[in-house]
Amino acid sequence: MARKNQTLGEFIIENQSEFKYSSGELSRLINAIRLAAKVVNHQVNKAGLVDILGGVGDTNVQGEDQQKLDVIANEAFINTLKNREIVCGIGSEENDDFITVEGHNDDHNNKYVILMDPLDGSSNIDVNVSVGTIFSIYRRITDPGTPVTLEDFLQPGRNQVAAGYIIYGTSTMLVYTTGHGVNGFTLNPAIGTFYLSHPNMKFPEEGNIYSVNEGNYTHFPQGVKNYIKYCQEESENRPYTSRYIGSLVSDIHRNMIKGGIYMYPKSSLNAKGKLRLLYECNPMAFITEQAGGKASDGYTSILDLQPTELHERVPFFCGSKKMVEKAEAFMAESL
Ligand code: AHM
Ligand code: MG
Repeated sequence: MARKNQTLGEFIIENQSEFKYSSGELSRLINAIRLAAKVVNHQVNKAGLVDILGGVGDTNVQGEDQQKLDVIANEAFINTLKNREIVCGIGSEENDDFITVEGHNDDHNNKYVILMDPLDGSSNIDVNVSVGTIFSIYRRITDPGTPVTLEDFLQPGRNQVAAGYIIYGTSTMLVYTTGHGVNGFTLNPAIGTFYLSHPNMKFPEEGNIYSVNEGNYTHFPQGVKNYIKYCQEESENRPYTSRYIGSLVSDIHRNMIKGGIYMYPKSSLNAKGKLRLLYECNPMAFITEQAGGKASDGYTSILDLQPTELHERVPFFCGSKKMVEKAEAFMAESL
């Protein structure tokens, strides 16, 4: 049972039995993510001090080269996960190929693969705007005892056993699901503890916010253009409000709380959109469905798509159920 003010550590232990396979490994994995999140949070909070502490290409006082924050975040997550020997493989936006984790005695017996975007929306860092980490977890499908394969990563989003995001915002939050609803935990930075602050998060069924990069309007398919015009019309509860941070985690987090739709359609500039299916769209779609919302590529549920490549892109429509259905209706009309 979720109780407000419960710490994330307590919550993980008390809800362990909800996991389909409750060997404790998934709990340890969430714990590892919690730890890496705190490391990255600390680094993100220091980002504004870059002129004082040194920037990319500079050398710090220990004689080490300063790295970009997305590289630091990637290393923080990879090292934390590798050291704990819970996953057999890691796929990251920052790495062309997946990483094989041999595990204890090199026996390849760890059960889970994780896919992640360690620091999404990183162009926002220089201007002090919220960024996020996104993660997606599957059980491997090939036999344990053998090295992980690409097949283990290319599973439809429906197979996810857990997914979540960390938002480094005005406060830092970790929001995740293991398929039993969505819960959000806020970090108390003074003591480094996440507390349950948003139990059982739900997308309002209908909302009045639309989030899309309208600078690309002329390049969008006709159905998307028509839906955007619909959002702007004076009728019933419209025009809707336009809000676009350009940071996927932040835009969806806000829309989940307030009600809204996020769109990154394909365009004549990006034939498959921009966002990555495996570590951006699938985890956000799993969270969204668990929160009563809907996520699609305009026609098909994101979670039903069969991935073919580690870094493949897909158009993305995600948010309040009725809004996504309306957008889909506009897309279908102009096929
Ligand atoms: P990134 O993985 O390179 O950070 O790109 C993903 C980000 C999303 O967070 C955001 O929604 C989108 O790109 C913004 O793209 P654009 O600037 O084209 O609107
Ligand atoms: Mg990204």
